[in-house]
Amino acid sequence: MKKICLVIGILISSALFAQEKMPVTPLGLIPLPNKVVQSNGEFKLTKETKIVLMNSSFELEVSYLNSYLKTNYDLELQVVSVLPSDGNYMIITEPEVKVGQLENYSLNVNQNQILFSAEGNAGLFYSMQTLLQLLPLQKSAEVKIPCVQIKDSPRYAWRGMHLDCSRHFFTKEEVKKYIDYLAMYKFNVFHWHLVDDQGWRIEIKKYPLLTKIGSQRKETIIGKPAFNKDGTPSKDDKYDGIAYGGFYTQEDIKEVVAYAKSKYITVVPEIEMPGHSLAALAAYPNYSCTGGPFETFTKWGVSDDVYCAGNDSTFLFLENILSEVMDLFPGKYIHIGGDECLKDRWKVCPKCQKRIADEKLKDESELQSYFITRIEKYVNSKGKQIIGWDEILEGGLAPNAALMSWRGTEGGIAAAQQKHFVVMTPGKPCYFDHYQSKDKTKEPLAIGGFNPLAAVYAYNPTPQALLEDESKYIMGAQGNVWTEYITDFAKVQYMSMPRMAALSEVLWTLPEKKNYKDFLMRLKIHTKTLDKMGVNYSKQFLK
Ligand code: TNX
Repeated sequence: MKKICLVIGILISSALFAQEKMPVTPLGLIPLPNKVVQSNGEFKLTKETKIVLMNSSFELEVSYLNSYLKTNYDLELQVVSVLPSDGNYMIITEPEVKVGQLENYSLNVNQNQILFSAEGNAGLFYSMQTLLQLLPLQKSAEVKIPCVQIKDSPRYAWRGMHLDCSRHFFTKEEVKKYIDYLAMYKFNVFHWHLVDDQGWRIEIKKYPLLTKIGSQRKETIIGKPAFNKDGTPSKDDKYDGIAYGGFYTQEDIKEVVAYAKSKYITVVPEIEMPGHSLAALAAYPNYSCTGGPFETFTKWGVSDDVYCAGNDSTFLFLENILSEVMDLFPGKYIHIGGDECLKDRWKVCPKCQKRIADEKLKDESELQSYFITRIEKYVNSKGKQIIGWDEILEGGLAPNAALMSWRGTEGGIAAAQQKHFVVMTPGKPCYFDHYQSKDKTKEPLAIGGFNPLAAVYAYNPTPQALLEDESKYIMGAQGNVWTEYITDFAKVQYMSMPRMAALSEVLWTLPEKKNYKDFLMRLKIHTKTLDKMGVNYSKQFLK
């Protein structure tokens, strides 16, 4: 008898084991949710499937899902407010216990229902992004979704991607496409680099010449600038002789900001100062140290001419610009640049030197700090915060500034230790204008450096050097796409994809859940979606 029981026991448990081990469809989810339990079976989405919505504050997300299903599967689901007595359905619910985590969500797919649960609209939006990654690529009358239970929340609060629209201009439609990619990977910040030496790209009503003159350059250097042995620019540089320009009207900006908002993405505009400002000075040379005249930069690199820090009218000019900018961008942060400001002009400018003396500043580094702090006061007076590149540490950090650490991680560490908020974006591995292969001859021209997908994936934005209570100042990280050598949107796609996907997982998924091999397996599935979307992603990782 004992023996029979034992045999039956073994048979039952091996049957159960076999069931558990039944292969489930591998999922191409990116970023990997923090808890995923797959089971067998699938939910069949048909035109009879209903969406049950009991809370009207989620209407927007439901219509987003419905319009996606309509476009891709020609399905328009009926939205009801009570549970249907028959047929399958999707239901939008809220968690019983609210903890104020508005980006968290859970998504449970079983054979009869799909249950979305989120406290906030952003969380619900993310649950839908996850669902979209579970949908089949082919259109059919019955859309099968694999059964799975997901419980998810992001690791970091700042999940950013940047795009330089100054060196090369991208249309608002292209910018919106870029925002779509961000939304797909659950990024929540779009850092819009709108101003640099080579082009001013945002309409400012009070200063029309900024776009009339500053958005145009008469030509562009071909390839990389060359230098003589003594570091002076070479005369051998070649130019294309083709006028280049473009800008966003305030209406365009509003449209892009609203579009991003509908996808829970905050747009952080960057208005560079005191350096990287030659395009603005070409339009308004009075705000420089020498008075000009200037031309919008036609080559890459940094211009010697910067805003004059000794001239009070420079500050009024910038405050008037920022006032219009702050009206257009509802987010908390305004990026004021602050990077790579050459000090040569300030050193010989009587007004700048007088300012140094009057304000009892030690040197030009402290003058830069004075500049940023004065701008900060204005921005703070309008209820907003500034964020700047790590050079704003030099000469002393403005009291409330947040910092973007790009020249390695030291700046970020120092700022966090001083209790300032930080976004980590060190060149390696966060600069997506660097090469994706060691063999540069097989790659399109890039700025330099080697920054492969694996390095991006392996990144941990919280530096080990920080103590626990300092680490909380690390808001997250960001990928930067500088476009000196990125002349069109297809190349933006090539440089940012799939590195953006890898970074999304760095920012969303807990380190102990991450695994590069598993990521590559999911990425291979996911590339079919990119193919369908027509994204020109780099295939280096397949080699
Ligand atoms: C440095 S990152 C810059 C940019 C360039 C970039 C090229 C930063 C704050 N400044 O102006 O486009 O390198 O990689």
